[in-house]
Amino acid sequence: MANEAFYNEAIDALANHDKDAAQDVAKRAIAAGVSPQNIMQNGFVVGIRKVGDQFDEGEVYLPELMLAAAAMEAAMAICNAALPEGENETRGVIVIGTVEGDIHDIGKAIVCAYMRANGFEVHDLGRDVPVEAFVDKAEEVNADVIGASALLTATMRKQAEILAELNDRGLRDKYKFVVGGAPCTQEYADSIGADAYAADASDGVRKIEELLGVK
Ligand code: B12
Repeated sequence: MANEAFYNEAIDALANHDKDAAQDVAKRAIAAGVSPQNIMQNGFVVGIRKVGDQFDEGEVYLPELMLAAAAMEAAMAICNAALPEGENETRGVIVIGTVEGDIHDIGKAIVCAYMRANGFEVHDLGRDVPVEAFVDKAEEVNADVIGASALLTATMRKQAEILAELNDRGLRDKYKFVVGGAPCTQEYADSIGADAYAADASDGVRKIEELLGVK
């Protein structure tokens, strides 16, 4: 079966909000030699965005969006488990979370999996994470990078608040601060003074490698 056929099945599984079908195609694609990154990026990510667009247009409602998200999460767990192990020696320590007031964590989970697969030590704080918790955790684990995800325009300001918290504690120069999430842009990242913006998980790995000088 060609990769395209698996991608289309993955897109359809999410369009139909069908968790069993999503898990099934994830397993079959990986068994057939499709990389977990490819089935995720070209299949499930496309599918969840499509459902998001339908939600926008009023063609589907929140319950369907939630079912599609649950199907996506189940498929993602299978893909993440199939990612190659990172190197034993860590290339950097990253603290990451979804900002307070925001419960979107599918994209963040993908970023965590990519970072781990690329040899980074990742401390995932989860979602709806208070500003101080990002900085507290970074101090506790002696992090190199703090990453903050925001999917709502209403919660993006929390990313700026994390920077303000770092400044208040005199810690701004100690950490690289990276932002991501659908409403974020490079322009926005520059405007709040973040060190980098990443459009997706592989861009995130590349930007963090650049920031830390680990190629
Ligand atoms: C799935 C989804 C949900 C699921 C979330 C499930 C979960 N566990 O995450 C559920 C159903 C729970 C949900 C709820 C809500 N949602 Co919603 N949701 C989405 C949807 C369809 C997809 C998001 C997603 O998972 N995308 C797929 C991932 C892979 O992409 P991503 O998140 O962008 O992440 C990638 C990059 O951005 C980047 N990245 C992300 N974070 C980071 C962080 C770092 C550090 C780095 C380096 C990179 C990075 O890498 C990721 C991987 O490639 C979007 C639509 C959209 N187009 O984004 C709406 C969307 C984000 N939701 C929206 C809304 C309004 C809501 C609700 C308020 C709905 C409601 N009326 O209750 C609630 C919010 C509740 C809350 N307080 O958070 C709006 C936001 C509008 C806005 N601009 O503010 C959107 C845009 C839909 C819409 N058009 O209306 N939602």
